[in-house]
Amino acid sequence: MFEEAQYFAPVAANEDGSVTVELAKSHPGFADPVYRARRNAIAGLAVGYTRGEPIPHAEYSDEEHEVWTLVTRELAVKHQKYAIAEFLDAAEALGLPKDRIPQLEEVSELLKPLTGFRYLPAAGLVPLREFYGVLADSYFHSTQYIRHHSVPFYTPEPDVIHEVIGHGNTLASPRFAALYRLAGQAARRVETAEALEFVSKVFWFTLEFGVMREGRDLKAYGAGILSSYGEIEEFRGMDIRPLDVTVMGTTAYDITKYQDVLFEAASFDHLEDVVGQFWASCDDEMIAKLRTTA
Ligand code: TIH
Ligand code: FE2
Repeated sequence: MFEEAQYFAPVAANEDGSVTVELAKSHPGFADPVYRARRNAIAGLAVGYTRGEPIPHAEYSDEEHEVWTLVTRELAVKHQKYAIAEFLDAAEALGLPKDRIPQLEEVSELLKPLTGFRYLPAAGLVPLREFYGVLADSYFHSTQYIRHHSVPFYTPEPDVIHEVIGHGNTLASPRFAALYRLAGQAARRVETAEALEFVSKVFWFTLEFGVMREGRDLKAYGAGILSSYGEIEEFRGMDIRPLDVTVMGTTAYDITKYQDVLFEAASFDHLEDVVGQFWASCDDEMIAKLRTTA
């Protein structure tokens, strides 16, 4: 996403082949040399990667595994309360480890018999066209670092918790996997930057931050809500709007805060009918028209 793209910490290549991740002053890990060294080492794993190779193994510290364990424990309770049934069933089928960070290669193996989705390692920002495009081929780009231990309940930076607990569990559902692939096909079909941004915003307000009616309750299915045990407590109080592709594709958002505008699908069928159909059929011309009616 454009805004998400801007948020990614820049990764600089050094002459000796190592890489340096430039954390902002406001980042909770900015003044923590141990964390910064971890971020550099982990980003380095993805930099030399070529597709087809096994994903480089990230050796995590005890402290990093503890962050995973804590967040997994907090989220398990909240998912039971706030996640849609499709997500809970998929998470059960995937069976992620609870007390250690899994390797991306390992999560790919778990996904293989369920939906065939596989991870690709990302050091930082992946260009939009590439990030979304490869979804069509059942690939998902993922960071490997974990959020700083001082702020476990939320991070504006996509980390391995978000990528695996948020996206991995949804990618274990054949229905969700089909929607991700359609988003990828749409990203490849459109040509203009405006149309690609529109497609990516629809993704943001659905697969990242979507909410859905389940009986009398409002539940979450977006990976960004489902990976934050801070944000997941707040979504029901936000400005909840009806699912509308034109509005989603043209609404601005701020990645650094809890999302205060959310779009509600009436059911999974409704999400597939409105958003799946849109991604399956959109092109530059259609999106240009929608943008003028917004
Ligand atoms: N805010 C999410 C979390 O704390 O898990 C991570 C992100 C979702 C979308 C962009 S960043
Ligand atoms: Fe995400």
